[in-house]
Amino acid sequence: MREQLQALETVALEAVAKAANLEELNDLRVRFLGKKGELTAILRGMASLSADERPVIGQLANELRRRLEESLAERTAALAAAAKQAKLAAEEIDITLPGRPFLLGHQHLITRTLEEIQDVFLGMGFSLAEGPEVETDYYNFEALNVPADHPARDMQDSFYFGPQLLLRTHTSPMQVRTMEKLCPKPVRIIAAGRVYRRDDDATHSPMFHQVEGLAVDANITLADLKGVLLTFARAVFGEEREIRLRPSFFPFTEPSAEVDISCFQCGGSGCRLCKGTGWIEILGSGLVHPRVLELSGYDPEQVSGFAFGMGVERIAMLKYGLDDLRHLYTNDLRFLRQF
Ligand code: 2U9
Repeated sequence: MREQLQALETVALEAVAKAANLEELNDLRVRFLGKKGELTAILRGMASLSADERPVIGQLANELRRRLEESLAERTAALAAAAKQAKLAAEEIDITLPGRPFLLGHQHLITRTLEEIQDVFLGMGFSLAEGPEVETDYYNFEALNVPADHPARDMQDSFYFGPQLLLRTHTSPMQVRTMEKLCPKPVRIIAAGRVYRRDDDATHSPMFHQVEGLAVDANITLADLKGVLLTFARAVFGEEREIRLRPSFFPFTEPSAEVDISCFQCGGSGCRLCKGTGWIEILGSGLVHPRVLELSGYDPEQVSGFAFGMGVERIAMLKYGLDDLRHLYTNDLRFLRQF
C-alpha cells in the first residue's frame, strides 16, 4: 500500500501542477480525494492490514491528503490570480489616449461676410428682401432705367434664357418688386443674394453676391445716404474709418457716387493696398433716379430715395486680404479652414 500511496502522490502532484484551469483542478480533486476517488479506493485495502501497520498507513494517507490539498489550494490560487490578470488585461482601457476629434464645419467666408454686412443694416432698421434669381428683362433692366443700348443688356454680358428672361445681373429687381408692392408707403430694405454676369478673372466671377440697399420716403437726402454708409464702413472696417463720395454714373441713380473708405491698412497716409491714395473703393450709391421711382408708382415730387450696392466678394477680399476671388469657389479646405 505504501507503494500505491507513493505512486498516487507522484501522479496527483504532477497532474495538479499541469492543470490549465480551475475546472481541471476541481476534476482532479474529485478524482484523487473525492468519496469515490483514488485515495479512498486505496484505503479500502486497509481492512486487510495488520493492527501494527494500519496506523502507520493511516498516518501516511493523512499526510498525503494534506499535501495534495495544499498543492490543490496553491494551484487554485495561482490559476485564479492568472485568470484575474488576463481579464483585467482584456478589459483595459487606456484613458490617457486622446479622444477622436469631432469634425465641426463652419460658415463659408462668403456667407459670413454676407451675414455680417446684412446685420449692420438690419441693426439700422432695414428689412431683408428676397426674390428670384431668374428675372424678366423688365425688372432687371427696364424698370431700372437701363437703356436698350446699355452694354449690360448685351448677350455678351448677361446670361439669357430667351429674349425676355435672364439670370439677374444685380439684386436691384427685388427693390423694384418691393417698391411696387409697398407704394405709396415708405421703403427701407436691403436685398442680398447671388447675381450673374459674363465675367471671369481674378477679381470677377460669373456668379457673385451682392448686398444692395434702398430707402424711399419724404425728404430723403444725400446726407441720409452718407450717414448710413459711414455707419456701415465703421462697423465692418473699424471705428476710425472715414468715407468720401466721388461723382459717378449709374442709370438708376441721379446723382450717383462711388464710395471710398479711408485705408484700413495705413489709416490714410498711403500704402500698397490703397495704391498710395489713402482711399479704397468699396461700393456704389446715389439718389434713386426720378424715372425709377415713377416706374414703380411713386411720385418723385413727393418722395425721394437713396440706394447703394456692393459686391460681397470684394468686401471679403479687402477685409481678409485675398488676392484672387477664385479661392472662394474652389473648395480647397486648406484655404477655407483659415477663416
Ligand atoms: C433701385 C434703385 C437703385 C443700386 C445701386 C450701385 C449703385 C452700384 C455696384 C457695386 C459693385 C454693383 O456689385 S457691384 O458690381 N452697384 O454701384 N448699386 S446704386 O441702386 C438701385 C437699386 C435698386 C430700385
